[in-house]
Amino acid sequence: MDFELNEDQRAFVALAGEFADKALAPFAADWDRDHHFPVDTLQQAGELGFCALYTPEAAGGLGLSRLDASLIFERLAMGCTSTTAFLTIHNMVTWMIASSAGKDVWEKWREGMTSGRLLGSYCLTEPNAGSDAASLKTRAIRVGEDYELSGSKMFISGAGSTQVLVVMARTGGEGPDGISAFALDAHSPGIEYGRPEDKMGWSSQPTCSVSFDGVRVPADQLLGREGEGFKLAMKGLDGGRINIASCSLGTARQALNLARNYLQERSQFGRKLADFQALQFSLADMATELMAARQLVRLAASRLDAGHTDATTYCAMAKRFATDVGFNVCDQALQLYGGYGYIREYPLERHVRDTRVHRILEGTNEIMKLLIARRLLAA
Ligand code: FAD
Ligand code: 2MC
Repeated sequence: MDFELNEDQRAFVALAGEFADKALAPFAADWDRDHHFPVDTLQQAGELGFCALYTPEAAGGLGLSRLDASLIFERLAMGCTSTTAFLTIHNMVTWMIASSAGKDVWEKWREGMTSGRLLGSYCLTEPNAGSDAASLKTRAIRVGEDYELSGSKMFISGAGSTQVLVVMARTGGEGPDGISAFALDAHSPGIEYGRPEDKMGWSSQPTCSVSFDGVRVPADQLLGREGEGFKLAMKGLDGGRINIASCSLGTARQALNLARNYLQERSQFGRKLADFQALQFSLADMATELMAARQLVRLAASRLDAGHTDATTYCAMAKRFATDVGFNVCDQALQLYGGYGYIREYPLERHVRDTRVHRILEGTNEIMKLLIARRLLAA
């Protein structure tokens, strides 16, 4: 497949590059250190359309393809991995509501979510339902014109600082078919947030547990129909997995650039580090693996755009491969920096911490292998 960027894509990527270099990169280390969630910056990203990249134009988004969005997220992540990763989750949530809510419900949030004034969280994981998401226990019971929502969610990105939640809850029996999805106001009575988790990385965004105690949700805020929530959640994650993979690509590209420059500047044993062939080979492997990962992510994004029957499998392959490669490239770049790589004054240790979690969330890489193997064995 030909992945030469067309003129529009080059323009989007240039815009994302300018934003990453001016609005993200100079502040990323401070946000990481201070655990600061830069909502103003997210809103600036919204002014450029980055909060609703693949939400259809008719629904107020930019209507770009998943491939276009991947190119943009990759470039943004070169500026700040954690903030871009949150932006990808907001994009997923915005797309889910825009594509599955009734017109009146979407209208309520449309301007706010597409502009980034209102931010969204995706609530699937529970304390006892992580990889086995279909075993979730949060319940929604129909009471007159409302549903009443009770239960708890775990590890919710942005929670406590976002205004809109998409919550997967059980309206029927056990298993995936008993699950429905709802969009709700994040500050509805009966919702409580835990204290932000003390994380290894992704420090420019909060991650919290959320509890629901008899939360009233108007029935028209059901997304799709009862029982369709699990499929909607998984459809959202097909794109989400490409997006997270793209964040790994961008971060690794940044780490590779830094390592290449460093080898040309630093001398030991009377020679530039770049003169040692072992280190040249290390750079060569990093660049080769990163290129392979990028091609797989772009292939998966194109398959998703085309509605290919195996798009989910391609997304799983891309997520597994690019997040493993991305982390390894960052770790190798840190190694090439020697002791300086381990010091917070330089960004390599942050890149390692931030990309580590990409192998866990939006479906662990073991779950990605499960998905790929299931497809192979069903063939
Ligand atoms: P488990 O499911 O308990 O897995 C533990 C280990 O067992 C893993 O290595 C896993 O791969 C392995 N394992 C489990 N089942 C199998 C199997 N069948 N075969 C082989 N290996 C298996 N969730 C949300 O819903 N929304 C969010 O916004 C969100 N943000 C997050 C942000 C952060 C920083 C983190 C850390 C997590 C976030 N999550 C979010 C949750 C994340 O998706 C889960 O942590 C992840 O899906 C794994 O679930 P778990 O932690 O319960 O691990
Ligand atoms: N698109 C559309 N439908 C899908 C789908 C997809 N991508 N994936 C599954 N489905 C359908 C599937 O076809 C089936 O429908 P039917 O019964 O009509 O055939 C139904 O959904 C149930 O699917 P499975 O039978 O595959 O369900 P199972 O429970 O066996 O496994 C599994 C699903 C393990 C793949 C899923 O639970 C999973 O992805 N787990 C990982 C959880 C996860 O990714 N969490 C991420 C949380 S978000 C996050 O971390 C953030 C940072 C935002």
